[in-house]
Formats: sequence, C-alpha cells, structure tokens
Amino acid sequence: MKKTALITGILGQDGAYLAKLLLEKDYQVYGLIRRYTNPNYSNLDYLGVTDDIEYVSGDMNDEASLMNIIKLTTPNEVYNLAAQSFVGSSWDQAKLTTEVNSLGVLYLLNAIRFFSPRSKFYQASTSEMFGNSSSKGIQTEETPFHPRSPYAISKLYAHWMTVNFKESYGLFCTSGILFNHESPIRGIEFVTRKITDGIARIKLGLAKEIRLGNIESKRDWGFAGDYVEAMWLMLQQKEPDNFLISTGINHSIKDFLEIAFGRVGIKDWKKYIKIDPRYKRPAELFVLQGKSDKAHRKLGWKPKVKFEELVKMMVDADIKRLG
Ligand code: NAP
Ligand code: G4F
Repeated sequence: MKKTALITGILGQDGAYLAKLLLEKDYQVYGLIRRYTNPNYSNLDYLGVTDDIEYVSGDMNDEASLMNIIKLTTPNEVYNLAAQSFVGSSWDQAKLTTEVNSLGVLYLLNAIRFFSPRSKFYQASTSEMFGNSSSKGIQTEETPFHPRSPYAISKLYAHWMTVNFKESYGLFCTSGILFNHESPIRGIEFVTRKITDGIARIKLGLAKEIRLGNIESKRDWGFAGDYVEAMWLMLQQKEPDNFLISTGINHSIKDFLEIAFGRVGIKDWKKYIKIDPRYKRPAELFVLQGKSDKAHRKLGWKPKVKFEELVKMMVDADIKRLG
C-alpha cells in the first residue's frame, strides 16, 4: 500500500517541491487548496507534478473543513506549510496572519487528535522566531526566541502548540525551524526573487531599476529543494523532535545583488538600485545564521546547493521565463 501525505500550502514554493519529492518516493499526495475562481498551479506546473496530486478543498481558517479533510484522508503524514508567509505584510494584516498561522494550526492539530491520531505532523516553523536574539550571532535549537513581527509571533504560537500536542496527547508532532530557502519559484515579493526578476527585466530592457528597503540585512539562504528533504526526514524518525535547518553561512543582500547582477555581466549594479522607505520594516531582523549540527547528526541531512549556485539558478530561470 502506498504511503499517504497531506500537504497544506501545496501551491506555494515548498508545497510544490515537497509534492515532487513525495511523488518520487511513491506517496499518494493530497494537496489542500483554498477556493479560488482561478487557482494558480504555476509552481506545480514548473515542477511537472500538477496532475499527480489529489486536491482537497479547505481553508486554514475553516476548522470544519480541516476536520473533514483529515477524517476522509487519514494520511500517514501531514505537512502544514500553509501560511501568510510574508513578514512584510504581517504588520498590515496582523489579524489575518494570526488566524491562518496560529489558530489554523490549532484547528489542524485538533483535527488530527480527534480523527487521525496516528498521522505524523510537521509544522513549518521559522528562524524569524529568534528575532535578533543569538549567541555570538549564530542560532541553534537552544537560542531563546524573541519574535519581532506579527508573523514571527504567530509562528511561535504554532511552534509551541505543536510541542504541546506532542506533550499533552502523545501525538507525533515535529517542528522544523527552517532558515530562508529560495528557488526559481520563490514568491515574487521576497527579496531574492524580487531581485532576480528585476535583473531579468533590466537585462531584457523591460525595467530600469529595482526598489529595495534595507539591503544591509544578512540571511542564511539555502535551496528549497534541499530543505523539503529535511522535512520528510523529520517524519521518518522513530521519535518526534524539533530540528533547525540552515546552511550555516550567511550573506548580505548586497552579496546577493553582486552575484546576481554579475551573472548577466553587470558590474556597476549600484546604479540600478533605489532605496525606498516603503520596503523598510517597523522592526528589522538584521542577521540570521543557523547551526544545523543536530540535523546533520540525527537526520543525516546536509544542504547540497551552494549560495552562488542558488543565485545563478534563480537569475537564469527568470531570464528564461521573461525572455
Ligand atoms: P508560500 O510560497 O507563501 O506558500 C504558502 C502557501 O500557504 C500558499 O500556497 C497559500 O495558498 C497557502 N495559504 C495561505 N493562507 C491559507 C489559508 N487560509 N488556507 C489554506 N492555505 C493557505 O510559502 P513557502 O515559502 O512555500 O513556505 C512554506 C511554509 O514554510 C510557510 O508556512 C512559511 O511560513 C514557512 N517558512 C518558509 C521559509 C522560507 O524561507 N521559504 C522559512 C521558514 C518557514 P495560496 O497559494 O492559495 O495563496
Ligand atoms: O525575503 P524577505 O522578505 O524574507 P524574510 O523576511 O527573511 O522572511 C522569509 O524567511 C523567513 C525565514 O527566516 C520565513 F519564515 C518567511 O516566511 C519568509 O520566507 O526579506 C529578507 C530581508 C529582510 O531583512 C528585508 O527587510 O530582505 C530585506 N529587504 C530589503 N528590501 C527586503 C526588501 N525584503 C523584501 N521582501 N522586499 C524588499 O524590497
């Protein structure tokens, strides 16, 4: 019998990469999608898996829909990737962010508890939960949390609720604390994709500049395809546990700009960048750099794609898409 998995957020970046990985492992994949007049399958199309998924209709804000889906599918594994995932919007839409990212997780956990308690559960937690708190600038599973955005706060609630369902009801609940991970299908508003899309437009004569906020920030950027493998590995363990997933190396947005513009032969990239206060955040998170020793040791997981490779992959894909 095939193993079964339910993925929420299947139309997003990670949902698409995870679906591809699980299909390659011969899972039957259920994908939760919201009701739309015109749903956007472009990420799944990009990876060539759109027709291999069984779609179920529901919403993280609708508790009954989640109960119904869990009851009907009783999957071996549930990956909760659905979220209002853009930090920048979370100040403008704090209530919505909380409803989807916090309460939605509580609804899903209760649905599992009542209708499929043997399902293993993965929660998409985030390095944003650390805020600017770190020991010597590097975060580990032991670093205290100090969230600095409504998004990070909503995710911290979900993280602790996931831990609590494990401790209270003995469910197999894991939380993956993932650092930034990108790909050619990263959402267009995130800084990496905004830059690679902007560069492709400049190169093709479709745009003259890219408007950005704080370009001093440093992030520990990895490749989404590598990170979904870590999610899967977490659910293959005997005991549920939380893991931090990162590359261990960080770079500034300026580094990203230099390599990305370099890829299309532009050296004087500064003249194409305009700093626009609209893209600055009320509370910034300056440096993220994670130490994934526990994941290396217990999961045998290591990232494969290096930073430069990732940047070039994204630039090339945007040039191809627009060209
Ligand atoms: P993404 O591309 O923004 O995808 C998020 C998905 O959530 C979208 O498909 C969206 O559906 C879905 N969603 C939003 N609200 C929903 C609702 N009310 N009901 C059902 N689905 C809903 O995000 P991602 O980059 O793939 O990230 C996946 C998860 O990992 C997110 O939870 C994110 O917070 C977390 N995370 C991401 C990173 C990263 O660097 N990428 C790092 C740490 C943690 P629509 O397509 O219908 O809009
Ligand atoms: O690309 P970003 O929007 O990603 P951010 O805020 O780090 O969040 C992403 O990673 C988290 C994991 O750490 C996830 F949990 C979350 O869901 C999301 O996937 O911004 C990165 C940095 C920030 O410091 C931001 O202020 O880039 C800076 N930035 C500068 N100019 C900009 C811009 N960010 C965006 N999106 N757009 C700009 O114009």
